[in-house]
Amino acid sequence: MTNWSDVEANAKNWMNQAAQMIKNSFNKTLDIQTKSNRNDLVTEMDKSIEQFFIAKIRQHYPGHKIIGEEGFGDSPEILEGIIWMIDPIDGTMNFVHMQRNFAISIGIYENGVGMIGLIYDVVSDELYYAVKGKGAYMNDTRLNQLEQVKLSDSIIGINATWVIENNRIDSGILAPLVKKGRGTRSYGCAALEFAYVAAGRLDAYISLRLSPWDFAAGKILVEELGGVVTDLRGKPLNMLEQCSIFIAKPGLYDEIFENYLQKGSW
Ligand code: 2AM
Ligand code: CA
Repeated sequence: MTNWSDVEANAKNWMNQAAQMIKNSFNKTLDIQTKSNRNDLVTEMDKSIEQFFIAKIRQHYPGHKIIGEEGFGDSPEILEGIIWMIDPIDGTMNFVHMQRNFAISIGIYENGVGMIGLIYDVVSDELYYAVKGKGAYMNDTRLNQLEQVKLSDSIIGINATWVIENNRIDSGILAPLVKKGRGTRSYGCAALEFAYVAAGRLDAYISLRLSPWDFAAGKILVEELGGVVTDLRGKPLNMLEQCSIFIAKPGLYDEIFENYLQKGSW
């Protein structure tokens, strides 16, 4: 039997240690490299933070598996057993350019079911976390269940790139949605955008492409508070593949899906 309280305490403790390591790196000159394209950045901190978590998990929980953005973990092909999904620095571009608006994101799944989600906003020292069935918190403050809101009163998290790109691919489904809402915000860090939906600061969030380590923790947080998490076609997320993402407060989810997203050929 897994002692989930022990897992939660260790994960929080390691998060705090990793956050301190990242803060200390602000005084150093970082080696910045590119991955898939010139805007896809990685630093030695992304790699060393992932390796830090992997070493701790292997030492304490040798039977658990790990999926990490930087590729130092395992490559499980099925969602069996306990899997830690880790993004050591989500929002690497923000980390490099702004030294803010980035987070450490960890989602812990058992046989595909989200058990513990943790998102640490390193610069603000805000830890958002949820334990399945036991509520969600920002530091010591319990987060409220999400309430209904109309699209015309909503703030939607979305990156402008997707609105423009979508105009080309799908003859403008996202532009009218953006116009109907009260406003949009782009934080450049998917994990934080999930955390903001959980905290009620954003009412919905849309992305056309994210990876499991980007959304693993956020999905647990948002669902624990009654939010709806699917891809843009309204299908459950595949926790082993890249997906599009649509999350929203209950009610608002249906309003956006039925009037806008359903028309797309995502
Ligand atoms: P990253 O910083 O870890 O790469 C930026 O809008 C957000 O989307 C970040 O959370 C970024 O994560 C994430 N992201 C991941 N894969 C992406 C992709 N292929 N295209 C755009 N954004 C991506
Ligand atoms: Ca990421």
